Amino acid sequence: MERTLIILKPDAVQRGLSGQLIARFEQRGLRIIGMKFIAVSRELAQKHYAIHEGKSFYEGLVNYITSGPVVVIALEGTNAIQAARNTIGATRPNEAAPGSIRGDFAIEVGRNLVHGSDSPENGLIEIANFFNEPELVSWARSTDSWIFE
Ligand code: DAT
Ligand code: MG
Repeated sequence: MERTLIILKPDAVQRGLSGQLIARFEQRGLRIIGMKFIAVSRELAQKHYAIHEGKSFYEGLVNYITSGPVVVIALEGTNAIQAARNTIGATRPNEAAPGSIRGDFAIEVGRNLVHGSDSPENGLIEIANFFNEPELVSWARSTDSWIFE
């Protein structure tokens, strides 16, 4: 089982897409183990995007993720990282495949709606950045055996 951190960024919330986007991850078969509606502090944004510090788009990225409320979701599943990233689509929405979230709902890299972790290690680190242990729920879904072999 892998874990991934999903963030429905401020544009997703402002555009009223949260429900539809959560549904895409649910229907993919990923199990929600944590979810909350928060305003991301500058400090947390800088920690989350530390790997991009120094890049030309870093300042804009921090401004974007702190510009309004977001929905953060911790997901668990077999191959959760790759499955979620494919559901999200390519970083540049103009290159994202139709059927993916970015391919269906976005057009610019600076308004690409969703974050998803890029490796199993980063999934665990990013979830720990956004969630306290008591906010994560270990549970068995009644449909698990029909989704995970
Ligand atoms: P992803 O969000 O697909 O994992 P990433 O981790 O490479 O992409 O970059 C994080 C975010 O930074 C991305 O969602 C949008 C922004 N970004 C990345 N490359 C960019 C670029 N060349 N110009 C502007 N924004 C960029
Ligand atoms: Mg990334």
